[in-house]
This record gives sequence, structure tokens and C-alpha cells, in this order.
Amino acid sequence: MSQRTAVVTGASSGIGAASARALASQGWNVVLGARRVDRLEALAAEIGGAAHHLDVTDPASTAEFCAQVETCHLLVNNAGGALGVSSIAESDDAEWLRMFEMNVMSTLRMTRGLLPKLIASGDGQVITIGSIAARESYRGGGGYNAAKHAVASLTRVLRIEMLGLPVRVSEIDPGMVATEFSVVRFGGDQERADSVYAGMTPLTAEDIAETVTWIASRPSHVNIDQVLMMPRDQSSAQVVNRTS
Ligand code: 8X3
Repeated sequence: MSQRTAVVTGASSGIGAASARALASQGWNVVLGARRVDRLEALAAEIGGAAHHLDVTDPASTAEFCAQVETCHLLVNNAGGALGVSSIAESDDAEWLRMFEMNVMSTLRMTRGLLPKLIASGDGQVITIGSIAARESYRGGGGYNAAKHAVASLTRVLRIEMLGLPVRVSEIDPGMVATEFSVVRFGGDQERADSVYAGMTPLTAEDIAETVTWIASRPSHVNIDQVLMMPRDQSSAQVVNRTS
């Protein structure tokens, strides 16, 4: 079989970079997209993939990126993130809109942009990285919970609309994962970000990447719809054991 191509968004770090590495190690040709092109190019040199600038919050950048992808069998919608922990009463419109751009519109535009190529591949797959925040609401989660719930809805609608077409649709919803996620959420405050994982053992980006490659390697008649992945120390969004 000829080499299959996977596109990974947010591939410069964390779950995106780990997924790109894991897919490449299983023989996939990987096309990496992210804003930090220097990091992307270093990763592409390491794993043998292609790297293109991609700002998933910018429709023109997304369109340009998708046009550079010749064939696509797998899209990993990984780019996304949270900004702050404001209450609803104190929420900031700009922060909410940014989170909807980062998580919802990005997933929509990337998926829509590559869908013709995924269908044309004859055996396409979309794997979207959701979150426990797509399933539960928590204090201070406002904009992020709403955005990830929207991503989950989009994913489920896509699953329905792909019936009869050769495209599988999956969502992985991780709980706490030690990546740059919390550093970004807290505006670069590393100490505050570290405190999120204090006394507990979070998942790693590689743990999620293993699930990406597992889903991607199921036989083509098997669709893994949703996977909820939590660290042993976490049983729900806000119930965490901190004695480890
Ligand atoms: C990240 C998990 O619990 O911070 O998506 O929302 S959480």
C-alpha cells in the first residue's frame, strides 16, 4: 500500500507534536501545521514530514495550508486551548471569541477544508482532540467548556453526515495532560500552571498520541467514536487525588 498522509494541527508542541512523532513512527507521511514554524521545521527534519505555517484562527492561513496538502487520509484536529478561568459574571467577550476561534472555528475550517481530500482518499479519518471540558462544566470553565462542547457537537454531526462516505470520525477527550495547555491558559504564569498538576500524576502528550495511533490503525470498518482518557489520579473534571 502506498504511504498514507496525516495532517496534524498544533503540531509544534504537546499532543500535536507527540501525535506527529507517533504517526511517523508507524509509517505515516505527516504534514505538520502550527504558527511556530522554527519548531515545526525541526520536528519535520526529525521525523521526515513536511511543515507549513498554519494559524487555525485565520481563515486565509487555513485555506492556504489546506491548498498545500496534496492528499489526506487522516486529519488530527489538535490545535486549541483555554484562556483564563473567568466566571460567567466576569467573562470577557474577546477571550470567549478567541476561544471559539481557537477551538471551534479552527476545527470547522480545517475539517471542511480537507474533507474533499479525505473523501477522495477512499479511507479517510478525522480525529479531533476534545477535552473532559466537552463533557463536564466546571467553575471558571465558561468559555472553554462552551467551546469544547461545541467542538463535540460539531464532531458528532460530522459523524452522522459522513455515513455512507469513506470517512471515519473520532474524538479523544483527555482530562489533565501535562503540556503547555495550562501555561497558555494562565497567560504564561508557569508557577500557576505547575500548581494545576501539583501532587498528582497527569497524562502525558505521548499517552494521548498512543490513542491517536491506535484509533488510526483500526481496520477501516471500525469507527472509534469517543474516548475519554483520564489520569488514574483524576475521576472527573474537578475531582483529583493530590497525594501521589
Ligand atoms: C483540558 C482539561 O480539565 O483543564 O482540556 O479542562 S481541563
